[in-house]
Amino acid sequence: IVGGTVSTVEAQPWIAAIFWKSKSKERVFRCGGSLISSCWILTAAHCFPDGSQTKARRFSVVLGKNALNQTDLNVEQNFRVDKIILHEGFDNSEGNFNNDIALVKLKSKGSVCAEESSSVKPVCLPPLNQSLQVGLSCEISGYGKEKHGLWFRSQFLREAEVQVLADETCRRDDHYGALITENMFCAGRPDWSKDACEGDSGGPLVCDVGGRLFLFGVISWGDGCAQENRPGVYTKVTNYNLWIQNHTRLASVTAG
Ligand code: 4AZ
Repeated sequence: IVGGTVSTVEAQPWIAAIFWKSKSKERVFRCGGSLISSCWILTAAHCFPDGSQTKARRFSVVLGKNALNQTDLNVEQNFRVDKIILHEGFDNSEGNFNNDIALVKLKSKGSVCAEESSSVKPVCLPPLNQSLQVGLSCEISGYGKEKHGLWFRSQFLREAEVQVLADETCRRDDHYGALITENMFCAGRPDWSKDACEGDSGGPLVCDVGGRLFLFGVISWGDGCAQENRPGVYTKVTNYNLWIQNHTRLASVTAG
């Protein structure tokens, strides 16, 4: 997160840290994610490049994590991954991560996976077809870089406020042009001072509608970070209500 402030898991209790285990058993941070129910994390499909969807055992998820390189056993909850479901339409052939959405199922310890606490709580999905108002202020959070070009990530969870851009603006030639599909929206600051950055992808963009916070976006991509005319690009979660429902509700009783 560029231009943000240090946050806490109490303020972002749905934040998930997704780790990948290297061949030498080293746990490497891969992506952010959002807890949407006791056993399911919503994240970005591009977090799982070629073939890694079949290797759920190589991934783990930590909830309640304030700092990447510190462990607080009193608040953190660790999970193995049961399965990873990438969106069938995920496509980066145009270099724009279309349908950049994935579900990660946590391995349960009994009947539940995540146990609710002040630092671990699922976020609500927005109602079907709930439109995002242009100019609406939303919050992004993650463990990603504080500046484009740095070689290290943020040590602490950070958050920042960004505003929803009009699709027409983001599709202008001096922005991203035709790279922006109907499955994406852009958000940024009028002065380009705050943005998501490398390491934040998969994580949440939440907006307050009628006094409640909803997960409207999955941090997906952007040209650099906090650059003029290069807002952050987010997966439009409201396009995927049925996909999420089908894969989280039915997936356990059908094949796969
Ligand atoms: C990334 O590489 C990334 N400025 C995520 C978000 C943005 C840029 C890069 C948006 O994960």
